[in-house]
Amino acid sequence: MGPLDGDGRPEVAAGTPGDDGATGSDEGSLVLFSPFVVGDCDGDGIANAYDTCNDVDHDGAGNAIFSTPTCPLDCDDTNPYTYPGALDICDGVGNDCTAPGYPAPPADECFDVDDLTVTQTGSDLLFQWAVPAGGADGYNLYRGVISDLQAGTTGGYCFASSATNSLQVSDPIPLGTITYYVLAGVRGGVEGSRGRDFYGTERTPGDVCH
Ligand SMILES: [Ca+2]
Ligand SMILES: [Ca+2]
Ligand SMILES: [Ca+2]
Ligand SMILES: [Ca+2]
Repeated sequence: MGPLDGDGRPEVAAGTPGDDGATGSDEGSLVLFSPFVVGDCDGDGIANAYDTCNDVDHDGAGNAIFSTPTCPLDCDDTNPYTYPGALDICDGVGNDCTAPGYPAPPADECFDVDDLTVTQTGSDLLFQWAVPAGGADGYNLYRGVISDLQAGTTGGYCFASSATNSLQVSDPIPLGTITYYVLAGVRGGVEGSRGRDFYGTERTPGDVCH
C-alpha cells in the first residue's frame, strides 16, 4: 500500500473487509493508521509543520521540501554519505556538495594504498604500508568481523586514523574469532579505495572516519 497522507511514509492497514461475494461494495471495514507523526517526512517524530530540519537520510543536512532548513542544506537527501563538507569516498558519486565539480565524483576517489602488513605482538598490532603514488594527507583504518567480510562488500567500521604510513594499536581479538582490517588513504578531502571484494567490486563503505 502506498503512502496516503502525503508524508511519503506508508500507512498500516488493520482489519479485513468482509467479502459478501456479491458485486458492489463489500461489507466490513478497513482501518488505516500511520505509525508515524502524520506529515513527518523524515520520521524523527516532529511533524513537517514544526520541523526546522527535515533530514530524511539522517546525515545532519536537511531538505527544503517544506521550508528552508535551519540546518545545512543537503544536496542529496537520499544518500547519507552525501552532504556539504562530506569526505568524498569511493562510491562512484560525488559526496561533498560544496566540492568543485559536484555532482561528478573526483577523478581519483578510488586511489589505492598497497603493501599493508600487520605485525602482531600479543594484543598489539603494528600496521605498515606503502605511501601511494601521489602521496596522501592521512590514512583511515577500518575494522570488521567475519560476517561483514562474508557479506562481501562491507568496508568495516572506523577503527583508527594515522597521518603517517604506520600505526600501532591495541586490539585484543578474542580467541576463535576473525577480524579484518581495511586501509584507505585520504588526500585533498577524498578517500581512496578500501580494496575490492572477492568479486572485484569496490567495498561499500559502512562507516566513514571523520
Ligand atoms: Ca520530521
Ligand atoms: Ca540529509
Ligand atoms: Ca545526504
Ligand atoms: Ca564518492
